[in-house]
Amino acid sequence: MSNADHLNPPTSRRAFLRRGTLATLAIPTSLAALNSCLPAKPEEARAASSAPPAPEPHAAAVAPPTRAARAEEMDAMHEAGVKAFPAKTEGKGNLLMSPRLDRGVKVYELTCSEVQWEVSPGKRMAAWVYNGQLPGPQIRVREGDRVRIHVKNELPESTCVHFHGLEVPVDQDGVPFITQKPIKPGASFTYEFTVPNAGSHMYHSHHNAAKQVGMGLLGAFIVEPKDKSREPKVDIDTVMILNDMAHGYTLNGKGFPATEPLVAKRGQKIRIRFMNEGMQIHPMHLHGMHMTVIAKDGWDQPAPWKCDTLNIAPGERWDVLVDATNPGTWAFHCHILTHAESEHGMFGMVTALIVQ
Ligand SMILES: [Cu+2]
Repeated sequence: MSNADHLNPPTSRRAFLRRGTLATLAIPTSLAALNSCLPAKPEEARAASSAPPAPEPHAAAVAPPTRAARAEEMDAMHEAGVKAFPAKTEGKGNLLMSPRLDRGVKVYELTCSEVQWEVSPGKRMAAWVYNGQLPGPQIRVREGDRVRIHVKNELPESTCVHFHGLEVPVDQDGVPFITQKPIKPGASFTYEFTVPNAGSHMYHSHHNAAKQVGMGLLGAFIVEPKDKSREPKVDIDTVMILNDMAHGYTLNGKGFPATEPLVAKRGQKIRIRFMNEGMQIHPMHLHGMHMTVIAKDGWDQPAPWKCDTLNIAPGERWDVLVDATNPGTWAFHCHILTHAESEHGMFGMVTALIVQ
């Protein structure tokens, strides 16, 4: 069985939508009113437009389903989505990249190319990526390291790589026509600098960026401090990159139910590095346990502070600690609810913290 089957429970979306149209006309319940308020996804719009025109309520050949039957259909779709989680999909991003060492310089190779990326089960979309991954491979270095990054452009557009948050010399900042010429299709460019400030940073395209970052040219650039004594001791150190453009609402390049859960043993301490590569704010909300915010944009907070919902704005990075004290499977999602749930079930920016 393919994972796509989870999205096709016995009651199809199309059948549900058709009946939903009838129900909207025949029985103006609160659910029907809610359905009509929700923005239609393109596929839903297509389904709705290809459906035959709804007959007058009194002329309906088939009686509309009862309220209970409609609730059953809706619940079945929600249940199927949750049961599919964590759904296997092809491709995984943010894999730690090992550098090649050249006389003390850490050398990384980044190739920009187009791939088909499976965002959620069965949903394959064109993506522009670094080294075939979305997010791109994780670069993890130490403050003071010398790094060299070879970028090869196999895309049909020029591109550039910006090291977001890193206070590099200006000619390494990766902004076309301000600091360098764009890297043309088929061309290469080499960046080299001594890694300045520690913290959770990013690298991404800075050329036609609304499209290129939206399509997936992004990744985490994590700099460990030279003085490790001020780093919190954690059992799990994880990155959560938010995006909201070409591939819909995603966490690390995947939409629910293909998002990866965070799994911890009871008592473990988790560090989550949120990074927003999208164009909207995403208030990430953890159920069951609080988050302790320790850093913004790589800079330590004056004092750690606690919350359960944290706004992550475009370009921001927030580092938080979570003590996995409360056993169970806990929903962990963006709290702009249209980024996380529809009448068809949860999607997009939803994952879970599983405390064993
Ligand atoms: Cu959101």
